[in-house]
Amino acid sequence: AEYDLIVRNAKIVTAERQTEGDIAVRDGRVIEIGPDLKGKGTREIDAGGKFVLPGGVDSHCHIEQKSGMGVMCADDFYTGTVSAAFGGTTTVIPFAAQHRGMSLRQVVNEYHEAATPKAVIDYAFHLIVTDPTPQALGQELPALIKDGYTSFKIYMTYDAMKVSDYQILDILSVARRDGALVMVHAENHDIIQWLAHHLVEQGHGAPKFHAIAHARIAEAEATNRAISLARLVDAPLLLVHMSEIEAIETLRQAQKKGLKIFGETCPQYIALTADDMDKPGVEGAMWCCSPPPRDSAAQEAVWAALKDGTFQTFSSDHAPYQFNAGGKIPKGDKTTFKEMANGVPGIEIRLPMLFSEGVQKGRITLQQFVALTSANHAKLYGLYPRKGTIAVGSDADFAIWDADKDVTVTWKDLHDNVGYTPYEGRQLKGWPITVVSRGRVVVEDGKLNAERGSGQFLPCASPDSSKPIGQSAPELQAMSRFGLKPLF
Ligand code: DUC
Ligand code: ZN
Ligand code: ZN
Ligand code: ZN
Repeated sequence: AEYDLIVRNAKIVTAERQTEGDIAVRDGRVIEIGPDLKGKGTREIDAGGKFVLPGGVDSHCHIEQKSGMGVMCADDFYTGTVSAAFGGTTTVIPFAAQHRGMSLRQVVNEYHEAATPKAVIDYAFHLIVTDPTPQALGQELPALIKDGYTSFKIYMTYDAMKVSDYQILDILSVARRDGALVMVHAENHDIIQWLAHHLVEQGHGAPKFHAIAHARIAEAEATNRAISLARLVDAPLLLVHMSEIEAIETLRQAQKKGLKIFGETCPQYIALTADDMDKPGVEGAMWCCSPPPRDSAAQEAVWAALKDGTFQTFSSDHAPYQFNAGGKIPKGDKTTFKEMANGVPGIEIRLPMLFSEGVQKGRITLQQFVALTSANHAKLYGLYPRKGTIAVGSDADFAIWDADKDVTVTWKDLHDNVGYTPYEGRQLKGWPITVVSRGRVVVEDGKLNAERGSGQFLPCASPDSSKPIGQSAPELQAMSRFGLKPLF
């Protein structure tokens, strides 16, 4: 046969267009697309007129990572990537997380050791930078960017992770000069700490108070501050896991000014509210993530920003912690919201949730769905067009969708190692039933067909998203006119 695989009779959807025809694959890549392709495939699949969409790219998920508080994720690179694949995702970009005192190079080596023998789909890494020492800024980051780690996440909150505004400027300057994109967790640390202290002191430690401590204005303020820091030095910036009306409006206004500020949201901000944390005892911890889910008005603002292009990416922020002392509730039923592991699982339901709630309900188009779940992730992080599209020359990463399949979400049917899902009992319509990764049919008839360690590492190119717009603050421009050494 001329081809390894031909998928026939497909409605092929990319972020740009929808066509009908066949997709021919050889050596892991798409070789030809067209109506009634002549050649033969070793394997032929009739899509029967169903949608075939690019495999999802999940650019925000935590896999085999230790949290700032030292809690290990429940998913390793096997269960995490298997779960992703069953949800139609064929590329993940988890984090290689530095903890203070660690060399970034050492961190990256450790994550490779973990991923190489286990991942079943392809993966890249973002770095989490918590310790921007002169060595990290001057040597390690520039070298790592060259090696394909072209995005970093930084935190404005959490004692063990947060970087100061001064350090943010240092990190943005390196990213700007060497071509990396900075992602920021924007919440005001002191607002959260102050509210949390008083809540817990007065006996209000239950999970529902997490949403009070993480006040909306903490996200709004930090979002505005992060954008201001990025403007000062003319560095692009991406705000992760956005949940809140005022912060979203601040993002939208920054984009209207022509700034390169990008935004991401996640399933929990369209599908959960703070009320979900209001459960007896510590049970509400299963719905606890940061920023917290808000209310229906915030959900509407998130939908509006998905629809009008204010958000570029819809990521899972999969942060898998089991509901036990090794995970969510380190002190059992005595655990206060301050001690709970932060985050919800969602790597498998990410695409089906947005498909069902977004496409099926007419809130976004199918093209927007592909952009938000796949193409934009690949573009923003330097993996396009290898990933994020169905095109000649691209990796053969796609999924055949049964748009009419009714699914009741239940953890028993998911493939993560968490033990529950915050979406138990939800009714969704549409699911990816056949998933192809580099030409390999990795999911079919509800079964996995992929070897441990068959996923490949993807070095990321320096993305266009990281290029400055050429407009730093006037004071910064003046400094160079005074003959000062350029700051970057
Ligand atoms: N930030 C994340 O990105 N994920 C989980 C929790 C958090 O604070
Ligand atoms: Zn975060
Ligand atoms: Zn007090
Ligand atoms: Zn996260």
